[in-house]
Amino acid sequence: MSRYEEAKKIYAEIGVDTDAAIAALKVAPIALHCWQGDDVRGFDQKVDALTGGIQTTGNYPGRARTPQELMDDIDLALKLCPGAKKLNLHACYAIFDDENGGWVDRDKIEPKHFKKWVDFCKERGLGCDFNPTFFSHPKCDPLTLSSPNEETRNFWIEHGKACIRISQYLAEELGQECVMNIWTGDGFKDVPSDRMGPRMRYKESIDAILSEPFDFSKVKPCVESKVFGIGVEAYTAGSAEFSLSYAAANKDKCIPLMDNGHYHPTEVVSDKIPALITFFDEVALHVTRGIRWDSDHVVVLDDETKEIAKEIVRCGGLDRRVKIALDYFDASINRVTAWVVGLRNMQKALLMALVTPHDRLRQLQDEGDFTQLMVVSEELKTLPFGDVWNEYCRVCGVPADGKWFDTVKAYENEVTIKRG
Ligand code: RNT
Ligand code: ZN
Repeated sequence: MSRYEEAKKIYAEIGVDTDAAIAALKVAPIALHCWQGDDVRGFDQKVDALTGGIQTTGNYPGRARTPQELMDDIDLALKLCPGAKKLNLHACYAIFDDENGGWVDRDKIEPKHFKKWVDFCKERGLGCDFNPTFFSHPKCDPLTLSSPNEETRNFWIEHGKACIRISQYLAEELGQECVMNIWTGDGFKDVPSDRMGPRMRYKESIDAILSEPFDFSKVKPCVESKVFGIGVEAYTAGSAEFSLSYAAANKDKCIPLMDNGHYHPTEVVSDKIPALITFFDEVALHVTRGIRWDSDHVVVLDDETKEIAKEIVRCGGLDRRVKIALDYFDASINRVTAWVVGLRNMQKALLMALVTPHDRLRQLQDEGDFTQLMVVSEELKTLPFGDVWNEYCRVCGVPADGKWFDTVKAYENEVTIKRG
């Protein structure tokens, strides 16, 4: 008997069908964020200083400098990860060339600037999510949608509307919904004297963006909250209460997005998923790993990642009720490896959740048998999960653990290390 067949028997004894788990996970897409590949620089600005309260640290050689390099790197990452994937683009990754008329500013970008990405996705059968880029741009004053300056605000509103049109285009071309996430780094370093004004303006600006026509069954605008960022320690316009209330008040055109790096360190997104699912048909996630702050470290297979995956599965989130995207950027290690480790870990966490006997555990909880619940929960941790994971990789036609890193290393030696 193969190791997988043995593992399958062991899981069957506790009422878990590992074949069904593998089949369910295979078709549930996770969005891979293009911005890990070039340290969130994009292609549309000359100066590449990252603003908006986020930070990449490290200068590992080989970041992608052109659309082609980024596509090549993403391609390798995708090949080494099991399961269904989507691409996740930011507006600053628009591709300008002579054929499409050259550079335009962010308020003027059009679907044609993403045609090459659409071709990339089509060739690989991928859907694509999208994000307006409200940072790293001279028009950040430094506020954007909440700026007191009307001209600034209008510029960014026009950018948001352009992104709605691009999202609609991506959804139509690729035949999959496009999650369009609105996040700004708007906020203050020190205690503000007006907290309400920026939020009122932020609200009106999002209203204006979402007044652009779109089909809500295809385009899923989200609002992402954040507690603080570098340089905006005292106040953010898009706080948790603001963003969640916005989504709740605009359920016909907007959904909430939670990034697990964006809360006070003892708050957990895993617990927030069922809270939101109680009230929302759909929610979106940015899965990341914060160490002490929103540091956007690569996703590892830690307790919270596993707990988030469990809640996604238990809430029936795998069939798109919960939209899963990765969001981290580590510039201190090989960037393709960063993608692969994070994406494989998210897949692992979901597969673990799928081979957990939730009905049995729920029953123990409902019966108040917390003693046995603890025993069963603890013993689940040492079941032969690795064999199920390797079978999942095999079924998906990607390398098992221990068998992919050499490929990235060879690509590094042949390709990325030679980049200036
Ligand atoms: C920043 C937010 C936001 C960005 C991306 C690049 O704290 O998490 O989602 O990371 O849009
Ligand atoms: Zn995020």
